[in-house]
This record gives sequence, C-alpha cells and structure tokens, in this order.
Amino acid sequence: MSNENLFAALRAAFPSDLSAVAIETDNHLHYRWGDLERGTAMLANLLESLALPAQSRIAVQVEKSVEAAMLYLATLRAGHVFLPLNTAYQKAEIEYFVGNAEPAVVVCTPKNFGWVSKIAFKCGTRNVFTLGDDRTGSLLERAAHCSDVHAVVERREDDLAAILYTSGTTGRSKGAMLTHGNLLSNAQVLKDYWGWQPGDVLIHALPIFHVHGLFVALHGALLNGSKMIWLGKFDPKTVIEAMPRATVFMGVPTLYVRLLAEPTLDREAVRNMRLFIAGSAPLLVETFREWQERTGHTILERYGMSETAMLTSNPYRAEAGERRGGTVGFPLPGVGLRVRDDAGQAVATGEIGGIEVRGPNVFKGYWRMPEKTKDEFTADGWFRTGDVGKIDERGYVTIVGRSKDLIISGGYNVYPAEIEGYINDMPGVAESAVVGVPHPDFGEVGVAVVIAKPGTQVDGDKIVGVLKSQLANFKIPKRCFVVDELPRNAMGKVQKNLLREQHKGLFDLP
Ligand code: MLC
Ligand code: AMP
Repeated sequence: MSNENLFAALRAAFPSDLSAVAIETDNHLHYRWGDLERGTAMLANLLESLALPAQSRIAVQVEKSVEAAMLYLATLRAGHVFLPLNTAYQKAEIEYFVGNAEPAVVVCTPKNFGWVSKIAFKCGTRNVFTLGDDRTGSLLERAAHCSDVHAVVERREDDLAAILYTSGTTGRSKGAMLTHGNLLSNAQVLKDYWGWQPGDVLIHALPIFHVHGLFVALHGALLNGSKMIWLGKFDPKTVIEAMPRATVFMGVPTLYVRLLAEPTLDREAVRNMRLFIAGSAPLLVETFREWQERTGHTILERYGMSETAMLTSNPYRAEAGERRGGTVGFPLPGVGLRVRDDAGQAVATGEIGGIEVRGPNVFKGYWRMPEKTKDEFTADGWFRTGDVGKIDERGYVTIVGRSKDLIISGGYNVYPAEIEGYINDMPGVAESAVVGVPHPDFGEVGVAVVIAKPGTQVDGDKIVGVLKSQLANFKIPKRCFVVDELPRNAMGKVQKNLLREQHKGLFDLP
C-alpha cells in the first residue's frame, strides 16, 4: 500500500523544477520549491532526533511565517500531530490547551518563551523551542544542524494529522482530531471543484492557525504546485497591490469589507484574478453585490468548520449553476448534508432545521472526549454541525443561524459561556450575559450585560480592562453595560434574543 501521509501527496504535487519560486513574501524573500523540500526535511529530522513517541502532539503558537508553515509540513512529514494555537491566546488559554493535549513539543515566539515554557514544563513537555517571524529562534538554530534529506514517515489515512481546538458551549475547548485522510480528501475535492489550474497564484493573507489559512489556502496552493504571495498580516493595500500578479484570493468576510473600503479596488486591479473565495462567517449579500459591481467578479462563498474542513461551496463552473449570494452553495462531492428537525426527522425542501453531515472529511472525534464525541453524532453516524439552515429546491444550502451559542467575529469564534465565566468570577459581579450584535467591520461582535451583587458597584469599562489581561483580544466584548436586571423567561432563563434585539443598533451599519 502506498504511503497515505498527507505530506507525501503535497510533496508529489511540487513542480519538477524545484528551483522555481514557491513563495514570495511581503518582505521580499523568495522561497523555492527546493527550499520547502529541504527546510521541511531538516525540521522533520530535528523532530525525529528528539525520539518522541509516535504521533506526538507538536503545539505551535507563533507569528505567521514561511518557516511556521514549514514546521506544519515537517510535523506531517515526521508523522506527528500538529496543534496550532491562535497567537492572541493568553496564559490561561495556553495553560488549558497544553494541559489538555500534553504536547511533546511546544514552539512559541521568542518574546513569549518565559511564560510559555513555564506552562509547558509544568505540564510535562520536555521540548520547548522558539521561532520568530524573522527566521530567529532555537528551532531553526537546532534544525540547521540536521540533514536536509528525509524519507516521509509512513502513515495510514486514519492516522491523526492535526488537532484543532474549537471552543465549546460550556466554555471548555474541544480538540477536533483530523486525520491525514480527512485533510487530503478535502483538498483533492477542492482542487477539482474550484478549478485550480496551471499558472494559478494564491494571495495568502490569512492566519495559519485555523482551517481557512492552514488547510484550505495552503493545501490548495501546494496540491496544485502553485506559487503563493505570502502576507504576514492582512493589509488591504498590500493585497490590492499583489492582485495583478495573482489569480486566487481567499478571505473571511471582514477582509472583503476592508478591501471594498479601498478606492484603488477596481476592475483594473483585479484584471488577472480568476477567483475570489469567502467563508468562515456569513458574507452579507450587500458585500457580495458591492464586490460584483466594483470588480466584475462574483465571490464564491463556501461553508466549513474545524471538525469537517469544507462542506459546501457555490459552484465554480457556470454550467454547474450560478454563485448565489446569501447561500453557501451545494454539498461538495462526497459530502452528505441533510437538514433535520429537533425530533431528528427530515424537514421538507426549503424548511429550516439542524444541519448534519457525513463524509471522508468528517473528523475522528474530540481529543480525549469520547462522551462529547458520541453526543455530537446521530445514531446513524451523521455529525451535528450546530448550524441551522435549509436546502432549496435547486439544492443550494443557506445557513440561517446557529443552535450553538456562538459569536463569529471577524472569522474567529467566540463562545459567550467562556467570557461570561470570566466576568462572573470578578468581584462584585452577580451575573452576566454576552451576546453577539451586528458590526460593520467584524460582521458580529460581543456585547456584555452585567448585574452587580446587591450592595456593590461594578464598572463596565473596568470589566473590559480585566478581560483584556486574561483573554485573547478578539474575544473581548466591544461594550459592557451594567444593568439592574436581565430579561428572563418564565423558567428564569436569560432571554438573550431580547438582549440582542436591544443592542443590535449599537454599531453603525453601512
Ligand atoms: C482583531 N480584533 C478583533 C478581531 N481581530 N475584534 C473582534 N474580532 C476579530 N476577529 C481587534 C483586536 O482585539 C484589537 O482591539 C483591534 O481589533 C486590532 O487588532 P489587530 O490584531 O491589529 O486586528 P487586525 O489585524 O485588523 O485583524 C482583523 C482580522 C483578523 C480580520 C484581519 O481578525 C483575522 O485575520 N481574521 C481571520 C480569522 C480567520 O482566519 N478565521 C478562519 C477560521 S476557520 P483593541 O481593542 O485591542 O484595539 C473557520 C472554518 C471555515 O472558521 O469555514 O473557514
Ligand atoms: P470553526 O469552528 O472556527 O471552524 O467555525 C465553523 C463555523 O463557522 C461553522 O460551524 C459556521 O457556523 C461558520 N461558518 C463557516 N463558513 C460559513 C459561511 N460561509 N457562512 C456562515 N457561517 C459559516
């Protein structure tokens, strides 16, 4: 049987001319395909020299760089399991992930080494390396002594390739276990469905610690042997300047909103572009239309999640149908998608219900949470996405909401229960409720509503200040109100829908 390691498939797609440029960065560095081959070999050899147990977790919280992407590829290559962590996560968040995943290796930025290594060593991790976004740090110093020849470790499609933590409704994050087969099957389907072709060049402007930037974008370009224009951070002006040299762009809706705010975005700027893809959060129909008017291009919206990678996509080829704003298109080839009511019965075409999916892309389960995993699958093996939607008579899927109490802000997920837990722990706070409200830039943002304990006073701005020292910045409510009471139903449960309604006009929408 051939090696089913995802890296083997990505490597096989490298162009035969390894001296061609694979990645061009925004700080004028050029990486050749041969550099990716040798760099990943050296890093894989470094991991092997540590004599780690098979399929060890390699936890990585570093700024975006080509070397960070190589570390991901090297982890696959060496047969270990990649565990990417958002750079915004602070001490308590990292403590939880490292404690839960028990990684054999932790890689952090040089400036965070002090506190991250303390957490890692306390949790029993023996190897902590640093990696800066300017090619500094102990990881590359050590790898420099390693051979640049490495045989890709044998893996079966069912072996773990990555664990992605997604926040849970109870506030505790769950590690979604994705296999080599999950990721490769999805990448192969997308290569065909989105018509990747020779000469494509991808503008890679997303972070590489989530599905969108790490899998959809990176695998897409690598599996097509396509060059990437690699941006450390999203900046609309830099993206527009790069467009004449590129053909494909992927972004969360906030990136499209910010690009539209640039007067230089016009038909001339996008003249060589083939495809604009959006996902991770709902794309407003206004944004979809404005993009069409300004650029002449129709954004292709798709839908996915950490547990499943990509599930649906609007069509690329005109003969398969039009790209319809406000919908997320059709289930991808090989993906089963159905809509069920609360009793588990199929709903009629056009009726709303919970979205359930199955397919080779659906994850193996939550890391060390067999009960939670069982709860999220139906008896006949479909995964409950927690998204609420409908399928129309032509087969287009529309997401109309979420049954999970989730806020998606600028493409990042925020679970109110986690934030409420932190607020409720603050002195003087009796209770709190965090809800998502519309926002012109981030799509949706969190707003906190708090009641104080009798006889005490609390201050909304101070609560926000304390949260900023505890949690990743994108999770911080943009406003915090202190009130006398929260709206409740007859059962005493806080009516979040009323709070959302009350605060929906807080931020000026276009
Ligand atoms: C930054 N800020 C945010 C935020 N990002 N607030 C709410 N939501 C966000 N997403 C706040 C910071 O807290 C800070 O506030 C201020 O904005 C400036 O911070 P910054 O870091 O300079 O922001 P910026 O670089 O402008 O980042 C915005 C962004 C980024 C949109 C570029 O959020 C981003 O890259 N989002 C993409 C997320 C992504 O890749 N998601 C894919 C998930 S995969 P203050 O108060 O401190 O000044 C997935 C599955 C699928 O969902 O289907 O793809
Ligand atoms: P994550 O857990 O970070 O992978 O986020 C996955 C969630 O993002 C999904 O369950 C959806 O709620 C949401 N999502 C992803 N793509 C879209 C989209 N195109 N439209 C609406 N919601 C989306």
